[in-house]
This record gives sequence, structure tokens and C-alpha cells, in this order.
Amino acid sequence: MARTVHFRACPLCEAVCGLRVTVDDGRPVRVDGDAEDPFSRGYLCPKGASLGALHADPDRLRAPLVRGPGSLREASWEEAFAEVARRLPPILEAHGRDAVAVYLGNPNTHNLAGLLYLRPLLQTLRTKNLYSASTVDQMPKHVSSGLLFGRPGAIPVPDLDRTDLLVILGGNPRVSNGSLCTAPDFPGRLDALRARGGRLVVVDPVRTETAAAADLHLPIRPGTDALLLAAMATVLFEEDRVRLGPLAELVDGAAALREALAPFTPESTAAATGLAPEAVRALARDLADAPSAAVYGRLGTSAVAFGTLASWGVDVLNVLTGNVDRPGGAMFPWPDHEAPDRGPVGRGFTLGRWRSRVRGLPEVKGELPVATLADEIETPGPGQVRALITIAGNPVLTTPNTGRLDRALSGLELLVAVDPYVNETTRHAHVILPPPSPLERSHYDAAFYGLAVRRVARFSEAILPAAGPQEDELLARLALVAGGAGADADPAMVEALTLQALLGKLTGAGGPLEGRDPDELRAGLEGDRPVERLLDLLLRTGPHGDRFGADPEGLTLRRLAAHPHGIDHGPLVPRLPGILSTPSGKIDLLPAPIREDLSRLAAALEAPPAGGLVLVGRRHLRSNNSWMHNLPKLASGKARCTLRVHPEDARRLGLEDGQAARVRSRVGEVTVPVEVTDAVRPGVVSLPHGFGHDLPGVRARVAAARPGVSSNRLTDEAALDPLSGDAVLNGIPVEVAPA
Ligand SMILES: Nc1nc2c(c(=O)[nH]1)N[C@H]1C(S)=C(S)[C@@H](COP(=O)(O)OP(=O)(O)OC[C@H]3O[C@@H](n4cnc5c(=O)[nH]c(N)nc54)[C@H](O)[C@@H]3O)O[C@H]1N2
Ligand SMILES: Nc1nc2c(c(=O)[nH]1)N[C@H]1C(S)=C(S)[C@@H](COP(=O)(O)OP(=O)(O)OC[C@H]3O[C@@H](n4cnc5c(=O)[nH]c(N)nc54)[C@H](O)[C@@H]3O)O[C@H]1N2
Ligand code: SF4
Ligand SMILES: [Mo]
Repeated sequence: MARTVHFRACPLCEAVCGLRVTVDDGRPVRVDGDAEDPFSRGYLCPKGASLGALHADPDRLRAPLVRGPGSLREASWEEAFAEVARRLPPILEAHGRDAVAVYLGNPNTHNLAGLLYLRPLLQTLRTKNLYSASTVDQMPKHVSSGLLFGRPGAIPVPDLDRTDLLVILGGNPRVSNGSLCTAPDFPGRLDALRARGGRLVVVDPVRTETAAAADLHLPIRPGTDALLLAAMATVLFEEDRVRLGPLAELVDGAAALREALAPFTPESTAAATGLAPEAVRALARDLADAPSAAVYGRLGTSAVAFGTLASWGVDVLNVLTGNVDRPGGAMFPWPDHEAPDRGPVGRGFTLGRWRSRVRGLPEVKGELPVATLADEIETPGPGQVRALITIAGNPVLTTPNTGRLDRALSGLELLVAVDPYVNETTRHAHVILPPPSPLERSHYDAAFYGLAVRRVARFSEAILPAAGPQEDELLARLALVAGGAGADADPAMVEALTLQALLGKLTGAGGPLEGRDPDELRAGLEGDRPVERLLDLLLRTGPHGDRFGADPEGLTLRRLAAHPHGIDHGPLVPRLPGILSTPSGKIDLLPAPIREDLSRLAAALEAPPAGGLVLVGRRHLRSNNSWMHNLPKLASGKARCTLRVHPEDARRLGLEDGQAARVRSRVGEVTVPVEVTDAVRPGVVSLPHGFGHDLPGVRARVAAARPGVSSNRLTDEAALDPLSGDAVLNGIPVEVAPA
């Protein structure tokens, strides 16, 4: 038996752990943590350990599916692309480019093809109807970074391994393993923080696993973090505790900020947040006094009604306490594939360059809010969405009011899905194009090294030969079909054009490779796939790159690949002011859109929320949004799709542990077993998302056997954070009664 051992990064969540995969005769038989990985040091979770099971899952598609009369049947790759070529161009011709929408799901960010090779397809389609999981997730953070720092991608991360005080709002990294903060073994790193004398404070309506292991837990009322953060800033101003330090020369608008936040005090916000003013003052003082501190917010500060204000408030506190860009504070990562900084002066960030057709919602980062996708499909008129391309997504389970979206999708003229499963969304597809399994593709975490708490990089070779085309080829062929070049056009054309455009920028005036010959550079690129050659170009131009011979010791794809456990360049280093890209060249503390939205926040002070129950979300270590529920080892054990209810509420409503409850919101209703626990705050109930696998046509036998219910049958597509278009997934008013 031929036994081989391979090292690779786990592509399932943002922690990007290094894995050690054992293969026997072409079958992955074991996945362990890679003890030699300098970043993850052997850590892994049950999901990473299941990569072999994912590869082997009989329900995972190995060949395309095409809709015959009624149902989906297996087809050849030629047939599948011919079918797209038969159906897609006529829709574009007859109804224009906005008639074709695109939805990009979360796993795109864990995949080189999704990160580096979507552009050709999107540029060919040039549709205004671009949607992604970002507007059910982190879009508010992009907006706040865009407005504060001029770059939506300039997201400071807590310097976890060096900070003295970490304040987590609305994140549960002991379960999620961290998000917008890449740190394998987040739990171990939190333990280390406390072991070295640091403090951990968690603000969450639920006593989560993370909150339970913190020094202090503040059980805030859902949706009110922006008020809390504003009040903390006011304390810093009032008590003369603002210490900008070296940031002083880089900050604009501190005086105006003080004035704008003055109405928000620990006392004025207490009724809304449910937090004692003294506790809020004490936390603000601790933040000011700590040698270093980082405020960090995640989904509970993002997918909420004041998502952008809360995301902004997090970094406002980091700035006011002098912690931005300081070791132990909130620092900007610097990934190996990122071109050198050109700031601090730049064009800044613009919102709302166009608006959605039906609800007039503003564009953000080239996207529209996914909460309005159903409107755009259902509402007749010029620009109505008639076709949808989904790539690595399952919006029927993951976006608000999915009952409605599910119905809308069944009316589409064409749905093309790039996805390895027939899930709740892709069951509506006319064509499904499955990508290879993670073990069949090479990997580099372009998104997450840009959010990592150390400067690390890893390139993982494919471990097993792919059964079908690589995902970059699928995307290139879709681009060619959409461009009218037909199903047989050569995908190499797409690579040539993509490289030409990028090389043109890099070698052009002011570019990092200014004056070099693009043809010569292209000829020297290494890599087996188009995305690998693209990555080589980025690495060679990045902070450690060889600049095509200018630094003979510098990084190339091949040199990175020679380190199977990865390269660790050390802790984060300061990046200000170069990372800024604002018109003033400074951090704009009070940008106009934020100032305007503060009046909405002030109104929340006047009218504290009514008394009823509100729903928040939660995650489980063995889940991954809506997928991975089809692997027996991950799916087994206690039922996870339960409604957590506080004992007082349970008593009042006549709910008993284990009994079914009917949960109703403005838009829908589900029936789900109750779990009575004092971990949730009174007035708050929690339900995980990503369940509801009992829809007809889904081909996921293990998941369908324990389907659970979809929490997004309850979330409301009308409720958005207005600046970012992010859906409100936490703080949903619901009524609960025994079923
Ligand atoms: N109520 C509520 N709703 C939520 C959330 C919440 O907290 N509460 N969280 C939100 C968040 S943060 C997110 S990110 C979204 C996620 O929302 P989505 O991205 O829509 O959903 P996922 O479950 O991540 O969908 C992943 C799909 O990608 C496929 N896939 C996996 N690997 C690959 C691959 O390599 N290539 C391709 N092409 N496909 C692949 C899977 O089969 C699956 O169908 O859900 C959001 N929805
Ligand atoms: N095991 C597992 N890991 C995952 C995922 C998964 O599905 N399963 N999904 C991945 C993805 S796509 C993402 S984006 C990340 C998300 O990573 P996290 O944000 O760390 O994970 P969540 O569990 O959604 O944590 C959100 C927390 O916010 C709290 N909350 C709700 N409303 C409020 C509020 O108004 N204020 C405050 N302060 N808190 C509130 C909730 O109780 C919850 O504890 O996780 C990633 N990792
Ligand atoms: S924590 Fe995330 S990256 Fe690490 S093994 Fe688990 S799923 Fe993979
Ligand atoms: Mo997410």
C-alpha cells in the first residue's frame, strides 16, 4: 500500500490551520493538525479533521448536472457548458446585462479561484445585480474601514498575541474560530492572553463559550452596541482620557466627533443597552489605562440594525486610545501577496454609485444587498433579474426571508450554480458545475493572510488528482460563454487577458514594477494553473517578493511551496500612514455618512425597544454555515438546531425544555425544539442558521435526515443597516409559543 503524507492549509474557516493529511492508495485516510506549522502549531477542529470525509462524501458531485424534463441528471462537461451557452446569451441579448444576477457565497473567500479569478466573469457580465454573502456578514466593516481609512479592505485586527486587554463584541471565537481575525487556535490564544496577565471582556447577549471563559461578560441587549461604543467614547472625551499618541498627526475630526457623540453617555444609553452606567465607565477607563488594548467586533456588531456605526465605533475606540497600528492594539496585517502601499493620500471610498432598481438601495463595493435579490427577481420591468449564477453559496438558507427567495428562484429562466452539492438553492438550478474537492486543488489563503495576526504565508499543493476541471477553469469558461465566445472557446484566452491587465498596472507609471517589460515578466511566471501564475506575480510584487530578480533572495511561488509548513515572517508591523488612502491623507474620524447616521442612533435613545422577545443567531463548532451537515461524524450527536430560551421567559410562555415551540416573526414561522438555559439573556432567544435541509430535491442524505429549521425563515428582508446594506440577522422581533 502506498502511504504518503501531505501538508496543507484547511480551507474551511478563517483560522486556516495547517493540516497533515495521510493518503493510502489515493484515499485520504487521516487528517491531523500539522505540529510543525509555525502559525497553528498542531491545532485543528472537527471540521478540519473531516476533509477526508468531505472528499469521500457520496453526495458530493463529481460530474455536472443538467436539468432534463423536470429533474437534474448527470451530464458531461461539454453538455453542461453547451447548455449554459444555449440559455445564457439569449437572455443577455434580449434583456440586457442586469437581467443576469450573480451571488457569491462564503467559500469563494477560501479558494484561490474565487479570490483571483472571478473578475473576468464579473467584468464580462458587468451586471448591477451582483450580490454576495458579504451583505449578510461583514459589509459594515468594509464601509467603516473605507470611510475611516480610505480602503474598505484595510481592516485592523486585534494583535491577539501581544495585547493586554481584549474587548470582544458580538463574536464567539471559541466556536467560530475567529473571523476578520485569522488566528488558528483562537481558544488557546485567548487562554494565553489571560495566562500572561491580560484581560478578556466579552459583550454579548448570550453567555457564550467565549464569554464564559472571560474575565468579564456584559450581557448587552441585541442591536445596541453602537450606543455602548459611542458612550464609551464620550467617557474618554469627558474624562480627558483620549490619548492619540503618534496617531495625533494622522487624525482628522476629533473635536467634531466629541461633539457628535456628546448625547451618548453611559447614563443616556443604559435603558437601551441594559448595561449599568458604572460598568460602561469602568470599561472605558480600563481601555484607556491598559498598556495596550484592542476592541474587536464581529457578527453581533455587523449583522445588526446599526452595523456600520458599531463597526466604526470599534475602531474609533481603538484610535482614541492610541491603539491603532500599535503592537498589542489593533494592527493592519500585511500579506505577502499585497502590493506596496501608495498612501496616505488617495481617492477615498464612495458609497452608492448606483442604486437597486426596486428598493433604491445603495451600491457598496460594487454590490447590492442580497436582502433585495428576491425583489429584483419578482418585480417585472426593464432590468428584472431573469437568470442567476451562484458560486459557492446557498442563499436559500443563508439570507433573510428565505421562504420568499426560495419561491422567487423557482421562477427564474436560468440558474447556473458552481457548487459541489445539490443544496436548497442549487436544487433550482438548470446547470450545476461542481468544483474539485479541497484535496484536489492547490491553495493559498489570499483573503485570510490579509486578516492574520501574524505575517504568515503557506502554499499548499493539490494532494489528489482532480476528477474534473479546476474551479478557475470553470469560471473562465463561464466568462467566455457569457461573453458570447461559446462553450468551446479556449480558457487560456481568459488568463492572457487577465495577466495583461494586471501586468499593465504593475509595470505602468507609479506601479511597483514600473518600467519592466510585461512580456518578459509573464514568460517567467511559475505555477501549474492560471491562478497559481497570478499568485506568483502577486507574491513576487509583494512585501517579501523577489521583484523578478531585483531581490534574488525574495519570495516566489516556488520558494513558498518549498516550505510545506508555511513561512512565518513574525508579528505584525506598523503600516501607517502608507496604508491610508483618504483624500486628506488622514484617518477621517467623523465621515459625513457616519455623521448623518448618528441621528438615527440618537432616535434609538429616545425610543428604547419594546418589551417582546428578540432572536439572535449562534454557531456550533461542527457546523459551517449551511454546509458540512452532510458528514455523519459532524452531524451526529445532540440535536443542534434548538431555540435557546431563558428560564424566566420559558416559564412565562409555558415552554418546556425539549418541547416544540412555534416561533413567528413578521415574515415567517418555524417549529423547533426548545432548550431552556440561562446562558441567553432574558428577552433574547437564539437559533442557529444554516439548517432546514428538508426541502424537496436536496441531495444531502445525512443532512436531510436531521434537517432542523431555517432561522432565515424568520429574518426580515426589510430590515437593513442603511449604510452597508447588510441584513439584520440579530435582534429580530419574534413571538414564541408552545407548538
Ligand atoms: N440568520 C443568520 N444567517 C446567516 C448568518 C447568521 O449568523 N445568521 N451568517 C451569515 C454569514 S456570516 C455568512 S458568511 C453566510 C454564508 O452564506 P452562503 O455563502 O450563502 O452559504 P454557505 O453555507 O457558506 O454556502 C456554501 C456553499 O458553497 C459550497 N462550496 C463549498 N466549497 C466550495 C468550493 O470550493 N467551490 C464552490 N464553488 N462551492 C463550494 C457548499 O456546497 C455550499 O453550497 O451566511 C449568513 N447567514
Ligand atoms: N463552527 C463554525 N465556525 C464558523 C462558522 C460556522 O458556521 N460554524 N461560520 C464562519 C463565518 S462565515 C463567520 S462570518 C464567523 C462568525 O464568527 P463570530 O462572529 O465569532 O460567530 P457568531 O457565533 O456568529 O458570533 C456572534 C455573536 O454575537 C452575539 N450577538 C448577537 N447579537 C448581538 C448584538 O446585538 N450585540 C452583541 N454584542 N452580540 C450579539 C451572538 O450571541 C453570538 O455569540 O464564523 C465562522 N466560523
Ligand atoms: S479551526 Fe477552521 S481552519 Fe482550523 S481545522 Fe477547524 S475548520 Fe479548519
Ligand atoms: Mo461569514
